[in-house]
Amino acid sequence: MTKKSIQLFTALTAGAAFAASAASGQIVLASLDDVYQENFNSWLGTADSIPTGWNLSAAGTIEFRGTGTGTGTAGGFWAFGSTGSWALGELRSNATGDLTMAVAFENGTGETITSVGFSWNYEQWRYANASGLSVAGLGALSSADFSGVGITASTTGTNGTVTVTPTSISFSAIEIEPGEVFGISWTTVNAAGSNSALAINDFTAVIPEPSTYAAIFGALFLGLVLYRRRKK
Ligand SMILES: [Ca+2]
Repeated sequence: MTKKSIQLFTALTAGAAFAASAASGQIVLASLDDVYQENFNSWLGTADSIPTGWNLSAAGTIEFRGTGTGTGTAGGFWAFGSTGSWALGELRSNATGDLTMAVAFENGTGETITSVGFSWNYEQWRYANASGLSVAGLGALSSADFSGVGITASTTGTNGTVTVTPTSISFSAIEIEPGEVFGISWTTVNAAGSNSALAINDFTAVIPEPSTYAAIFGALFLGLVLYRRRKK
């Protein structure tokens, strides 16, 4: 790690210094056009099975509850789903306090990253109340606006049966310098009484090649010129 990235990573983790957490390093994106995918199928609801680059923390007591389908009421981190097909899940309780799931990347491309896109599925495995997850950027994306991609539990969900909500967000005209750390965090939003159980699944991060954007904008520009010529 460069000195700069160490400073950023320190800044990134300093906020959680007094919370209980379990982390598994960070993901180094090696080249532009890199695609990172995590399906959480190896996550088993244990501290040892957290995927590389992911960090789980609790404002109160951190708990790992293993695997389940959302019928259990114990607070903590869960692998929701069925054998071989799991999701990174949480169920907030008064003992755990707010729970945070985060993923951290390091720009290892040697170039400035100017655009990045993320997508994931929310999964609701248990409905209890209108609790949810809020989303924030980390490190170089800490000032980015993730406010539109949180989730509030839906009353249409059934306990033990998954409801899937695909979500995506992308940023352009950003500057993430070589060695800088950036990422996303999802933190529980509490509501009175027992909370709903939500999970993240099928997460993807994409760094589009800047030239790809140039080609797209070039085509749009050409189309506009042709349209204007036709109008004359
Ligand atoms: Ca999965």
